[in-house]
Amino acid sequence: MNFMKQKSRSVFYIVSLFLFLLIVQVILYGKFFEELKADTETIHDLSRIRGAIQRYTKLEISNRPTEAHAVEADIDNLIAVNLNKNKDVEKNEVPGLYDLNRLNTEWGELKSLIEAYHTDPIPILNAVTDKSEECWEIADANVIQQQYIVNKTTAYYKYFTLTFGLNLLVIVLVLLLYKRYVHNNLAASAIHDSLTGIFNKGYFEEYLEYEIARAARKNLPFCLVMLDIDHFKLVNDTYGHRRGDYALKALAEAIHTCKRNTDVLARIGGEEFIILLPDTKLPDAIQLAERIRKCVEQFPFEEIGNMTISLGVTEFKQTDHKERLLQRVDSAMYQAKENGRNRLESIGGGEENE
Ligand code: GH3
Ligand code: MG
Ligand code: MG
Repeated sequence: MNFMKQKSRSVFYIVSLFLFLLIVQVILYGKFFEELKADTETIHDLSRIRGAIQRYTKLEISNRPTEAHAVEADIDNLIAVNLNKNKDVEKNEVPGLYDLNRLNTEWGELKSLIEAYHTDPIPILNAVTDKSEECWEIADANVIQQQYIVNKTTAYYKYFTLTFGLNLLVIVLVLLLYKRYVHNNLAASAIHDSLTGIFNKGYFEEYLEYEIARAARKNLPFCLVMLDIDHFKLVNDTYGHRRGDYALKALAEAIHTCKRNTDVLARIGGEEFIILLPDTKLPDAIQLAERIRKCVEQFPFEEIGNMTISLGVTEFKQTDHKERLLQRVDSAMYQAKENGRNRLESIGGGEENE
C-alpha cells in the first residue's frame, strides 16, 4: 500500500509537470495567434499601399486632384500606422528587404515630384513614372518580406501543435497506465494477504470449492495440509510483534520454496496456513508435509532462531464438502498439537492415521 502511495505521488508529479507545460503552450499559442493576426493585417495594408501608389500617380497625371488627394491621405495613413505598429520589428530579419522607412522616403519624393509636375509637366513626367515604379517595387518587396515572416510563424506553429499533441498524449497515457496499475493492484490485494503476500482465506475458500467440484467431476484426488506455528505467542512476547510479523513472512517464504509450484498456499489465520495439493494422494501429501515440517524446523529465523510447526493432513473423499474437509484437516492439526507439537497427523476417509 505504501508502494502504491509512492506511485500515486510520482504520477501526480508527472501529470502536474505535463499539465504545466500544456498551460505554457496554451499561453504561447495565444501569443502566436495574435502575432499571426497582426502580420496578416500588415500584409493586407502593404498590398493596399502597393496598389494605391500606382493609382495615386495615375490620378495625378490624369488631373483628378480630389480622388488623388483621397488616395494620398489613405497611403499616408497606412504608412504611418504600419511604421508605428512595426517599429519593433527587426528590420534585418531578411537583410535589405524589409524597409517601410525607405518606402516612406520614396513616397515623399514622389509627392514632391508630383507637385513639380503640376507646375511644369513635360520634363518631370518620366521622373514621376520612374519614382512611382520604384515605390511599387519597394512596396512589393515589403509584401514579400511580410509573407516570409508569416510563413516562418506558421512553421513554428506546426511544431507547437505537434508538441501540444504529444504532451496531451503523455498525460492520457500516464493516466491510462495508472488506472490499469491501480486496477491490477486492487485485484491483487483482494486475493492476497497483505503481510505475507500469499493468498488470503477468502481466495483459498473459493479455490477449494473449485477444486472440490473439479476433483468430484473428474474423480481426481487432492489433499489439504493445515499448519500452525508452535508457541507463537511466546515469540511475540519475547521478541515483539514486529519480529513476529517478520517470522510470519519468513515462514511463508520458507513454505513457498518447499512446496511444489502447483500447490496453493494461503494464510487463513494469525499464524495458521493451509496448502492445497492438487492431484495428490495421502501418502504423497504426508511426505510433502513432513518435508515442510523439517524445512521450517531447520530454518534460521533472524534473532528468533528456530521455530516449529504442527501440521494436519487429509485427503479429499468424493462425499466431502468444503466444511467437512476443513473440519477434518483442522482436527488432524489439533491432534498434532495434542500429541506434542512439531509433528504431523493425518486423517484419511474418516479414519485417523498417524
Ligand atoms: P500453539 O502452539 O498452541 O499454537 O500456541 P500459540 O502461542 O502459537 O497459539 P495462540 O493461539 O495462543 O497464540 C497465537 C499468537 O499469534 C497470538 C497472536 O498474538 C499471534 N498472532 C496472530 N496474528 C499475528 C500477526 O499477524 N502478527 C504477529 N506478530 N502475531 C500474530
Ligand atoms: Mg500457534
Ligand atoms: Mg493458531
